[in-house]
Amino acid sequence: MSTIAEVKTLVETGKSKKVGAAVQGALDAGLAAQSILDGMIESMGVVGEKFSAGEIFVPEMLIAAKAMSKGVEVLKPVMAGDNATSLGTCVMGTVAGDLHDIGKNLVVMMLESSGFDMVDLGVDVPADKFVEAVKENDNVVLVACSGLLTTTMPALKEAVQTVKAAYPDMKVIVGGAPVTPEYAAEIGADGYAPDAGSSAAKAKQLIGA
Ligand code: B1M
Repeated sequence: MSTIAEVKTLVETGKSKKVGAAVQGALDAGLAAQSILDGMIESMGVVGEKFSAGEIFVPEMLIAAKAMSKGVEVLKPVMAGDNATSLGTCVMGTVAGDLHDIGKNLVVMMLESSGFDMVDLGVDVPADKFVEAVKENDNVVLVACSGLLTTTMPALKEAVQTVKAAYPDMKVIVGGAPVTPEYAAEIGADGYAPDAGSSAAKAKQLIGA
């Protein structure tokens, strides 16, 4: 049996070998998967604050991220839906120059569980790769781009505009911590979502599902 506080401490201190068991313990104790996830997201906020304050450095951020990913692995089957019908394919990636993938992975998980067939291009994805992926995969109905740094917001713009130039009717959704609905509209995206949970509803709305 574990508590969310224990899970959070393990994520914050980067104890990746112990997080999975603690998350399972929290689930076994009857805690909701979404609450455990929210706790881990909060922990990454704490890690970010410590980084900003110069108390920790990039390696500590990285091991905290690894720990969170281990926790998410345990939550994934619990949070995944069982959609029998496909809504079509969604191509998703974190834009060029950006290596952050936890938020993107959560969005992939939520879109998958709401019925999209996901093509995950990973991180540091150049604009052209999104276009290639639309060309190479069947029935692509949506392109989803994450930008998690203020410095990669221009890359987000390039990704949206490159996709729109090649496929004017393709729906594109964007998100990530520095992105606002206003910025999304300014760069020509069709939709924006502030978090993984709302990304699924927005994505479905965009394709008219
Ligand atoms: Co970096 N990093 N990082 N980092 N990192 C941040 C983002 C930062 C805020 C930390 C800080 O200074 N307080 C800061 C950015 C500041 C800014 O942009 N102005 C920062 C920095 C500066 C950097 C480096 C430049 C540090 C350096 O090298 N000096 C460097 C850049 C590397 C690069 O990308 N080129 C860097 C590196 C890294 C690591 C590689 C070490 C690691 C990432 C590992 C990984 O992802 N596998 C890392 C981490 C872990 C963080 C923090 C601590 C945590 C990020 C995270 O996973 N958050 C972060 C601090 C913070 O977030 N407060 C920080 C949890 C995640 C669930 O949230 O990613 O926002 P998020 O995703 C959310 C929403 O944004 C939304 O839904 C998600 C879930 O609800 N969302 C979407 C995301 N994509 C979406 C798409 C949608 C819709 C919603 O539609 C398509």
